[in-house]
Amino acid sequence: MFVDQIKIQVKAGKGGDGMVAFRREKYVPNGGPAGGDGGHGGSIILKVNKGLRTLMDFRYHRIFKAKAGQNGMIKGKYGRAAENLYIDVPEGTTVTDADTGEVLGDLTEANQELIVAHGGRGGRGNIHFASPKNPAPEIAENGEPGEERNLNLELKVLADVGLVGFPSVGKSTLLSTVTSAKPKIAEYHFTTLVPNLGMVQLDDGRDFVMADLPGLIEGASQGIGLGIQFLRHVERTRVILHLIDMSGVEERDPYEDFLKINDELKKYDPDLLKRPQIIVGSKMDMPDAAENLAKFKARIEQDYGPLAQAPQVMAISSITHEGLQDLMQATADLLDKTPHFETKAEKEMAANRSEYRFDDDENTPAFTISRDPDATWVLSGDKLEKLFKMTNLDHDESLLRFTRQLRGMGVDDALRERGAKDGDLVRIDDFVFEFYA
Ligand SMILES: Nc1nc2c(ncn2[C@@H]2O[C@H](COP(=O)(O)OP(=O)(O)OP(=O)(O)O)[C@@H](O)[C@H]2O)c(=O)[nH]1
Ligand SMILES: [Mg+2]
Repeated sequence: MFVDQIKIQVKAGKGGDGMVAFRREKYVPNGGPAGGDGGHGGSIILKVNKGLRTLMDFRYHRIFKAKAGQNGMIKGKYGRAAENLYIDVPEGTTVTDADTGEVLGDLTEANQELIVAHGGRGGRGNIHFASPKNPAPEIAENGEPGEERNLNLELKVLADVGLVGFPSVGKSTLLSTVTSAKPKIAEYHFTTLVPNLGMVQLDDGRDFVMADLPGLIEGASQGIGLGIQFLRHVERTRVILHLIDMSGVEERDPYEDFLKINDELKKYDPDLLKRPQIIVGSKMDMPDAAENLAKFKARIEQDYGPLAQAPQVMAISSITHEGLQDLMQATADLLDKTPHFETKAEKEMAANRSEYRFDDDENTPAFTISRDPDATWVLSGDKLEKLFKMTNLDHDESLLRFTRQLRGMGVDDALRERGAKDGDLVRIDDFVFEFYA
């Protein structure tokens, strides 16, 4: 089964902890701070690998963790930065944050990279905290936690040309005739469950990628049949070949088919109808086909007016190969003058300019205050918790620095405003201390 949508979890590496250490030199009783900084944690980066065609590899491997940076060392030595973790994805992968729905990026070019989780900064060692007033500080930071995210990866087939139409109109048969692709072909509806790709090569040297898409029926844009799943694939094609069965064997009216399919395309995204379309009458080898085609063309002329504005109608038989050469030439001509279209994801990205931001300073409150049932004050919030995780609790002085930072953020004032008194218990995560302001 073709996997084209998958959820993965990524966790970047924590920064290495900064160190508290002092120089020890003969005859120098207090040699000054010498604790080095921690190294940077590894980031997680998605990278396009042209050799991949599906998201299949992710089926059994969905959790990715980058390594932590090395801790700082004595004699002022820095910890080593951890290596970034690269995850290969196929070309055409769209990445969204599974929790917020935000589109993080569209990976469409060879070797393109997207950082999806930043590694934590290394904590500073006590070298950095020395001052004339405090020449021997017992202060060091722990490394910053690595970013964690749940991601949705979605792969849309990258084809220049999409074959669209009701089930069994001969889409897969056409693909198998003009390319070396070997899609499944059968009389029953919905034979094709996932798109197949093939390369069309013309004698004049031009080529393009064609996809047969699963059959579409009325209501597809609301999820009937293979629904939305199928329509997603149409998005990236630049030219649509709209196949219509002219044999009349299924006793549907070809013109009604034409209107219904276009209506579904429009309901999914009105812009899909702006995409150049060639109407392709199929199965022209069948007895009633010529007559049905003539009727169809008459309806088109009636609705669209004289020739110039009307969509192009061509006719083929994949069995006798009638019209195939002409159709492929016309398709290549149309591609030559058709630009790249923006997908829904790209439009969304342009709309909210959702460049991936690491520190969301403006939007996240620095902290929030709540109370446990036993009346303990609880401080939470991403920013505050990060600061806490970066505090080295083994040294009183580091802890003192943390309390100063809290005061600076306005935590003391906010607590007092809410009614906290000296001696009340305050909790951050599982660390409890007494409130003295
Ligand atoms: N006579 C005739 N039969 C054809 C032609 N093209 C396809 N068929 C037959 O039509 C049936 C359906 O063909 P497919 O190519 O599987 O149709 P499809 O549009 O891919 O169908 P789904 O994948 O179910 O949407 C098969 O039995 C084919 O042999 C043609 O040009 N002439
Ligand atoms: Mg098919």
